[in-house]
Amino acid sequence: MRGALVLLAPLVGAAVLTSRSDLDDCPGYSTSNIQQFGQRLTADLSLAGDACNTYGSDLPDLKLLVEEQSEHRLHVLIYDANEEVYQVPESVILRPECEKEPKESHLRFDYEENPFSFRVLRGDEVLFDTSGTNLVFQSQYLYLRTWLPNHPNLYGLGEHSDSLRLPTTNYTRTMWNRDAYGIPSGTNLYGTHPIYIDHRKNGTHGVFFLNSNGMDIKIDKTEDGRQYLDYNTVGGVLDFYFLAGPRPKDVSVQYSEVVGLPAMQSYWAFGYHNCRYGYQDVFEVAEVVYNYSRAGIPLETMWTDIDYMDRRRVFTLDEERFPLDKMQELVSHLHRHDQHYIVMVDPAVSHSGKRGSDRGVFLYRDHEQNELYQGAVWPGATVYPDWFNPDTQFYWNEEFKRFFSKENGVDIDGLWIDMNEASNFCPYPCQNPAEYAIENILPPPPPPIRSPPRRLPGFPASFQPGHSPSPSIPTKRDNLVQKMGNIKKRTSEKAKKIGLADRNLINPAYQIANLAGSLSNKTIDTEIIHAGDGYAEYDTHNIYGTMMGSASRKAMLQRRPHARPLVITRSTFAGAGAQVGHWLGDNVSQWDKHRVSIAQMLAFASIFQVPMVGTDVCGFAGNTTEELCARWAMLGGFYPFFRNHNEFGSVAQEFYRWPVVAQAARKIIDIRYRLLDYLYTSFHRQTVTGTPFLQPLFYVYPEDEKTFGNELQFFFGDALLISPVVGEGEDFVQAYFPDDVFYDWFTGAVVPGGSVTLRNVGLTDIPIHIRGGRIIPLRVTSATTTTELRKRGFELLIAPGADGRAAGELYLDDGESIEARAAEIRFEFAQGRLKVLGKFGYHPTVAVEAVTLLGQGRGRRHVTRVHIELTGPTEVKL
Ligand SMILES: *[C@@H]1O[C@H](CO)[C@@H](O)[C@H](O)[C@H]1NC(C)=O
Ligand SMILES: *[C@@H]1O[C@H](CO)[C@@H](O)[C@H](O)[C@H]1NC(C)=O
Ligand SMILES: *[C@@H]1O[C@H](CO)[C@@H](O)[C@H](O)[C@H]1NC(C)=O
Ligand SMILES: *[C@@H]1O[C@H](CO)[C@@H](O)[C@H](O)[C@H]1NC(C)=O
Ligand SMILES: *[C@@H]1O[C@H](CO)[C@@H](O)[C@H](O)[C@H]1NC(C)=O
Ligand SMILES: CC(=O)N[C@H]1CO[C@H](CO)[C@@H](O)[C@@H]1O
Repeated sequence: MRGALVLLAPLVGAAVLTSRSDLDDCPGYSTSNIQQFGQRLTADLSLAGDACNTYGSDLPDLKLLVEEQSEHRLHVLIYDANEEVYQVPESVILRPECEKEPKESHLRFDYEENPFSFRVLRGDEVLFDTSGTNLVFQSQYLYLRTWLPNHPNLYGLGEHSDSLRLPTTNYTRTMWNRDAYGIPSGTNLYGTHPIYIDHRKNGTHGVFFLNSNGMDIKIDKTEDGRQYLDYNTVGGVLDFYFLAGPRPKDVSVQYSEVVGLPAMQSYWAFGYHNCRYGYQDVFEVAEVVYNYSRAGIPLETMWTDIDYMDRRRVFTLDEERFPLDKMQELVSHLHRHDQHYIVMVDPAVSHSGKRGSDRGVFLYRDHEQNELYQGAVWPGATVYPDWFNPDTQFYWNEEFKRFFSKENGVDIDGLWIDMNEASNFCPYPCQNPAEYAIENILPPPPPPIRSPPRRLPGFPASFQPGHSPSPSIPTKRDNLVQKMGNIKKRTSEKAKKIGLADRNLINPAYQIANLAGSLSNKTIDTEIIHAGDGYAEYDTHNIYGTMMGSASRKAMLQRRPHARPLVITRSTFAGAGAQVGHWLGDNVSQWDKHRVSIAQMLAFASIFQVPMVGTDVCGFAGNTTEELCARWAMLGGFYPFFRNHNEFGSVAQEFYRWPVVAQAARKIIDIRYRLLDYLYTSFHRQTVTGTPFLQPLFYVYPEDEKTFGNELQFFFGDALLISPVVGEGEDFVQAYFPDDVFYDWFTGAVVPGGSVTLRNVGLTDIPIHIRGGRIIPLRVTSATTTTELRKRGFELLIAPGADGRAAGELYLDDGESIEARAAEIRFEFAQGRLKVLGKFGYHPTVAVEAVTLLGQGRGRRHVTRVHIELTGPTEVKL
């Protein structure tokens, strides 16, 4: 905040107040007691006139804290002087430290004292500017507006299914996690990520609003044409992190320094996954595994939705359709074939089938009366774990240890968590969840068990026709050892930053544009008070799913302490990527969903730091078609998380169901697997540096205006440009190639820059181009599992840039350990010589067997057989 005490020059239009009707009378705050020590400025803010009490009562006394936390991060916090107002707990987002001796900041904080307003600048450029509007800080409403340049390029503010570059007029982004079936555009979806990137031709910056309350962020123009973005939130404090850029990828890296680096995944997690809702029994699941192998389509991981549960109750098995012995045989079969297995777990626990209530780990409607809060989800009336209760982790660990036991349970390799917004089917006010469930949810009796099952060569005898089913081991158990919960009663002596008393926690006066209606509709009642410090669900709703994610990751870790847990979740909050991956929810088998998945994936991977992301390939709800499923298979090959998943009742869409789709799948899995180490290396780099491995075009070419609105092509790693066909009946792509060297993946031919129509793209094709200047490590051939793949030798694909040079990286480790010995190898090519440099802490069993050089002068492709051990530095003449 150098120059912080400089008063602002009057700003153009500063006096123009726009028609915010009821807010216009709000007096704003005046500044006093300004103190500055080094990188830190503090001040008192006092209400500068009569309270306007628009949506609650104005807080008279606030405090301002400004910190230059590093040369590229400025923190601005405006909070209540008494520190009673809720702030996002440190257990969910650990606040970043200030650097001890930061270099001179690229960002500057200027403010006006009376009424208080502020600006954030980079050089002379104003990045954020609240002047001319008074901030409002009320018990149930906060308001802050920033002016923006006209036609801003804004990205982020998830989760949504709108364009990657956000609309700039009449646009509201509501943040209130919601079970958003069909992912409709223009509405609040499953997660909350209040960060935006503002990309300008001469620089990019980011603004992260650390607030978990329900909010509307509005982007629009005033009547006199001034562009703005404003925050309207029903609680919390004004907590902003300004990220200086100046390039888009710098903003992503700087954001990772605030919310945490994403979790590294196991090598196998990047293999192909198959799932569907509605497999009727374990035999059908086994038959799908068998049908994939017969079709020659590599299936790395098989999944099961809630079908495996006894009456859809978590931590139980349907003893008739998914008996434990058969489940164990299925899992052993998969494991013997180097394949993996994953099932779904929901947070809501059947009220009548629950364990854990003795320990008080569920949410209470009334702690004193010992009355549990109940909603209605898949199993009927349900209770919900309270992640704030310190005993809940113990309960969750015990359930996982028991039910997912290697010896006596279902030995899953990864986890899928759903319904954690949290979803409650019973609308507010949910008076009688049990009755609601009986009338609306409970499934019709399941279809009879198929008998006899088909012959499945390779499966155990018990899976074959004629085998009489053995009695299954009961999976229910009596209550666990009781451990009395230490629920801290809400005392009058409240801890700080927990939430103001006397608020309307059900219907705040300011109503956000939640598509589900009121805050508590279709979710947990927002007036529920959590155990522990006593946070209200009103304030913490948006972090429920992320807290479940982190508890589930811990529970998986205590089963397999050394393996990286794969946890795929539906609901996320800022920073969730450090614990979990995300699938993009219940989409629809429609072309626009196929198309928007690219923008959604890019937002999560590049901006929100949740790089393990993908949508349901071929679409979840509705019926897919052969054409859509083939195109989606080709695109899905470039999702970090590649899973086909389908709704109950929709036409079957496993990749082997149509010859063309099977062919598309075999081809794209072959390409993906040959590239798997390149994917693994690029992904790993993001987990240690924050540099996004999937990138929109403007991340790579930030000065090229033609890239700013491009959301249909993307970079997979920094070397591959992917240009999928996105329209029904189309066999072409209107692609754009920035001014650089690009080679066709399939032919090696150089493509010209500019707008190009790529033609004759068949159903089993997808245009892939290699950016000049890069070296891509490949496996010489693909394999049916990733375990087998790791035994294949390497090939280096060298794509020289305009200067004839190229470079690339290869990260290698054992593929699954948390503390893994690793090799970080760098390849450099110039003037016919290839150098291999780096750290060689892990020795692969295979060597580089071939080098392929792309380039105009020597024919399109030149393949050299080589033998380069990747165990130490070396240099080779090609
Ligand atoms: C960026 O460009 C704007 C005009 O487009 C100009 O006003 C501003 O000073 C420039 N900022 C920098 C840092 O060059
Ligand atoms: C703004 O959007 C709302 C909701 O989508 C719509 O009803 C309204 O007509 C739009 N207003 C303008 C001026 O476009
Ligand atoms: C497996 O393939 C067989 C033969 O094509 C088919 O009859 C059967 O329906 C398939 N089953 C499943 C579950 O995919
Ligand atoms: C809850 O949602 C349903 C639609 O799903 C709607 O009909 C109802 O009005 C909503 N109720 C409230 C209180 O918002
Ligand atoms: C999907 O196809 C099935 C079987 O043909 C049919 O019963 C169902 O109504 C279709 N669903 C939709 C949404 O068209
Ligand atoms: C973006 C989009 O097309 N969303 C649609 C998703 O599906 C729901 C219902 O299935 C529609 O209402 C949305 O418009």
